[in-house]
Amino acid sequence: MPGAAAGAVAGGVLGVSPGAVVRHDWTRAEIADLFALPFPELMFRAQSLHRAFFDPRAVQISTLLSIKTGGCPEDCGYCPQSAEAGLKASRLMQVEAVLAEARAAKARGAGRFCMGAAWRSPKDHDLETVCAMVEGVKALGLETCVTLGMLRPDQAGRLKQAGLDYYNHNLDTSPEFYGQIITTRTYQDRLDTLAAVRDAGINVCCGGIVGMGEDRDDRVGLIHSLATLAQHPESVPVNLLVRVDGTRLAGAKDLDPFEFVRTVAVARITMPASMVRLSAGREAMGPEMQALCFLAGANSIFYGEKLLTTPNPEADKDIALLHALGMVPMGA
Ligand code: SAM
Ligand code: DTB
Ligand code: SF4
Repeated sequence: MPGAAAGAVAGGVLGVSPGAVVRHDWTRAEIADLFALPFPELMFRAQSLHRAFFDPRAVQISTLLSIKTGGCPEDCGYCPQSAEAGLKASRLMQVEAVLAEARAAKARGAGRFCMGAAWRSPKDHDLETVCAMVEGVKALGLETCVTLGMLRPDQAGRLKQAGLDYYNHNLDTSPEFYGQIITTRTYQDRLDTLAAVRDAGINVCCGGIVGMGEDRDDRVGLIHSLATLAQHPESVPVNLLVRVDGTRLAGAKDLDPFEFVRTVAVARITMPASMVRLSAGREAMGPEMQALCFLAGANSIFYGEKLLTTPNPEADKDIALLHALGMVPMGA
């Protein structure tokens, strides 16, 4: 059993400074040991740390919008927006149309507005349009997040200048399994983009996808890559693969639901000060499973009936779930 993780629990309970227990030197063996804990022990540790760092009732709420859909030249095996998958490609949305969606999201109670584009990397003139979107969304009083593919350091700097709060760029899986899912960009390309975002002073949103046919060691490897970054991502999305017809992973096998909950709990324990987002895949989960994920330390969700191209639970249904659990939107 990893002694440091046990110490971290005691640290929270005994009121020792939370900063003292954020570690960046996790070994794969320690992370594998966490995954292998008896479920009640794993949940207890995740809960204890969650409570040391966060109000366990509060859930951060983000709404997603696809500002440029489909036709992407990358070959990510899970993604309906890869040109391979054949979804109809759209052009970049107009700034005003994006702001109308952002106003609607704010009216429904979202705290953050995340804009996604199906690009390998942004062209400089498109980046200027995205910067105008960021400025407009921020002026509405919403936090801003974008995910645009790979960035050069100067592009990250331009987004920071526009006031961007978060950049989402996922590692997706372990370095070993990665090549089976994506061949058009490398793991190192992703780490380079994350470094550019971090160096520009933008908050990092970085996580992965489970349920792609990887084994537990790959889930260990994904968490290890995230939890050993010099600074943990402020936000860690844990996506459950949404199987979409036309993608290479459309026929992926079901993941054991407890294994998904374990992944959330291990993310919470290894990155205790980060927001852990229960991201894609909630449409396929019942309320009990989502409640288990909250108990495992998830404290953020995507809110609104659509993710980028696939369905997400209706907003009313999410409000009813939070209400039933006595949970509240963060900041409310
Ligand atoms: N093109 C940009 C990029 O890949 O960096 C931004 C958009 S991309 C759709 C954002 C993330 O969504 C991916 O990194 C992946 O983790 C997640 N994603 C895409 N398709 C998914 C699916 N079918 N199920 C779960 N997560 C998915
Ligand atoms: C993330 O980790 N998950 C979100 C967000 N970042 C951009 C995207 C999920 C996409 C699910 C498939 C779709 O709707 O196209
Ligand atoms: Fe393109 Fe991003 Fe989808 Fe990969 S995940 S195919 S880069 S939109």
